[in-house]
Amino acid sequence: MCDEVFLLYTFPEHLVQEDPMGLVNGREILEAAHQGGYAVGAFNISNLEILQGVVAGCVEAQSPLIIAATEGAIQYAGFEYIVAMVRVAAALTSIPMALHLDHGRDHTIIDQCIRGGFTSVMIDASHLPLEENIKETRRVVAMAHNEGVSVEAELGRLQGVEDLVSVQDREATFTDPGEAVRFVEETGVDSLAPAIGTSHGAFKFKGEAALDLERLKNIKERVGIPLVLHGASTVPQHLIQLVMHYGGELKEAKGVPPDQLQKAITLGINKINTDTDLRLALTGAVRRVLTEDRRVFDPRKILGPARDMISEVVKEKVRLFGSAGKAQEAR
Ligand code: TD3
Ligand code: ZN
Repeated sequence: MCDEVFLLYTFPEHLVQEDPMGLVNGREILEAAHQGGYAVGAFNISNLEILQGVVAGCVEAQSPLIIAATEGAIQYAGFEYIVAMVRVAAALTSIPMALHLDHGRDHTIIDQCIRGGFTSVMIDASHLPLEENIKETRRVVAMAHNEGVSVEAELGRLQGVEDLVSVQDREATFTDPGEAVRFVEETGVDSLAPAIGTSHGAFKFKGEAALDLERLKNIKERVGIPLVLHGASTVPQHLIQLVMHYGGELKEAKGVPPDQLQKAITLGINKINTDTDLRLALTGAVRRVLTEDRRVFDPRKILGPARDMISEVVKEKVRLFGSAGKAQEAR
């Protein structure tokens, strides 16, 4: 016999909305954010519970939403599962929602996403020399636009904390505003991810956590299109404490300070990528149940609280990003 709490997950009834809209093009969501001076969260998902947590948080906050899946997440969950799950989420809600390929590098996967239900793709050729990055990006833009799919590209390089040898070496990887203008003109991308000092993961800064906001301002003024911030997790202390309290090891973890994110939004960031903070929320919640109830072995009791924790984290984030309450006007 199962207990009734997790017997059947129906999308919480108070969140089911009339007039659902299905998936929308990424450009529509980002243009509204660009015009409105706010940022939309792009939240990475790789399983059902993470998706449900993210969607519930955004519906409660009435925020537009970009669901992001990396090539790794697609390989993990399966392409068809990702597309089907996200389509169901969009069909049950009336917030504008896009499905976006994050850090696309593999041509086969990019093609599959463009033709198979994604409404936005990122081509990440930022590791290549400028000319080749332009060439690669142009090719993807032509294909994607033909199918009504929007395109994000990256220029400059995101660094890990271990890679920063000196300030000069670090800044050499940042996006050059002149190159950004040329890149946007020659590729026709819908949005651009510049490198301004963030990096992926939970260990972003060794010393002071500072973004190159001057550079960001300069780039935005010159390119005039929606900009994207990668590596934007704030690594909240309460999540680090939760994970460590229940036996995790995350000393030295440091994210982007929330006030820096807010400044970056006023200077033109319109999409904020978050993966690490969701991973931390899930890990903290799972560690807590497993520690507090040593007899638990029902996956629903283990992952249910993680889903709830993710939805709380997402709600708090979209308020910080300024996208809470924008769901209807972004339609
Ligand atoms: O593109 N992404 C998500 C995937 C990177 C692997 O975690 C980000 O820019 C998110 O960065 P963060 O700060 O959440 O690690
Ligand atoms: Zn990224």
